[in-house]
Amino acid sequence: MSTELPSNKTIFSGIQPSGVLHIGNYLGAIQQWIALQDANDAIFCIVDEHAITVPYDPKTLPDRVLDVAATYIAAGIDPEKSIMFIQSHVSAHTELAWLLSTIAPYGNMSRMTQFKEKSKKLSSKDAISLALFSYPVLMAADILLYGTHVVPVGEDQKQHIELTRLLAERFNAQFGETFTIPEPYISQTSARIMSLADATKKMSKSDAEKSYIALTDSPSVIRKKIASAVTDTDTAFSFAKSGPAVKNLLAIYKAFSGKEEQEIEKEFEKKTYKEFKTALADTIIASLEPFQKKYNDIRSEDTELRLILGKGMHRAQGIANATLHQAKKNMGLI
Ligand code: ATP
Ligand code: LTN
Repeated sequence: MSTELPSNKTIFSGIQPSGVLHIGNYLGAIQQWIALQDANDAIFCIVDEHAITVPYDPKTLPDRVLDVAATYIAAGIDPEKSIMFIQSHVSAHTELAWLLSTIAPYGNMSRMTQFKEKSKKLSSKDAISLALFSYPVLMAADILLYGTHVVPVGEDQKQHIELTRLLAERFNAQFGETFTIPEPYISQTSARIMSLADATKKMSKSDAEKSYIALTDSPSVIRKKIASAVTDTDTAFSFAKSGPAVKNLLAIYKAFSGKEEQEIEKEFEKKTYKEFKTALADTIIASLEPFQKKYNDIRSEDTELRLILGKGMHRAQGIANATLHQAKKNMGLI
């Protein structure tokens, strides 16, 4: 895993439009994207075909997709520089996924922890789709179509990128040099923001609302959610020694305040949880304010957003179709 900021590379990442984006998505993924986009060629996708691998509402999906697109821009993605598009608009993704699935080892696929976790959440065995199982192969196709060098994601996606590397290596060995081998790029500090309700689980947009802070939550909602966030029995503010719940809140405070760990520990040394939580909520609210203003402006008028996504689609298709063509040729498909 790379630790220094990459430059002159092709960057690719994506987020599922499966609910409202939260501070975990921002700190774990989007914040890294913004830091990378200037010195690299960046491509950011809204992975709607991944979002339909679990039960979802087709009536609200279009809005969810536009919400994610608006989030990208409001958070600082520059659509003039970076490519921003919707996965289902570039059919090469599903086509390459099929080709890659022919060399995807069943054993590796069966060990994917996200599949196991998402399957557990579904009501019955019948609700577990083949698409949920093959989800990581579609993700590999997303990445490999663009000659991607670096994939900025949260810690939970590391295993999927390992699989992507394995598929690319296998393909190249079997059919000749075709794909670039990508590397994950994982934030050192906010790779895994935990749930406010249960610090043993990652913050997730498909869990109960009180477990996450949405990027669009109002100040009063943020205050309420932070006030009810679980803490540990002993009041101590230590990045090393506090329990998992407080460590998580401290990590969020650090990420949004930009302060050093020692400074934070000192700031709250003799304070109560209540005082700490008030400061934490204030910091999150102030940090999200400019984002929220921009988001509301962009989201209230779709035309511009749709134009950006249309332009992104054409740029993405150009790159993806060329790679797909080469992969098919190398596989002996005429
Ligand atoms: P879902 O609950 O629907 O699976 P999610 O909240 O996990 O969604 P994704 O769309 O799967 O979000 O992830 C988008 C990006 O955000 C990925 O790079 C992922 O690694 C990152 N991410 C998601 N949750 C967290 C978290 N709690 N902490 C840090 N990064 C996260
Ligand atoms: N699987 C990822 C979303 C995702 C992605 C990608 C991330 C789909 N395709 C390509 C990076 C690159 C997730 O669940 N967060």
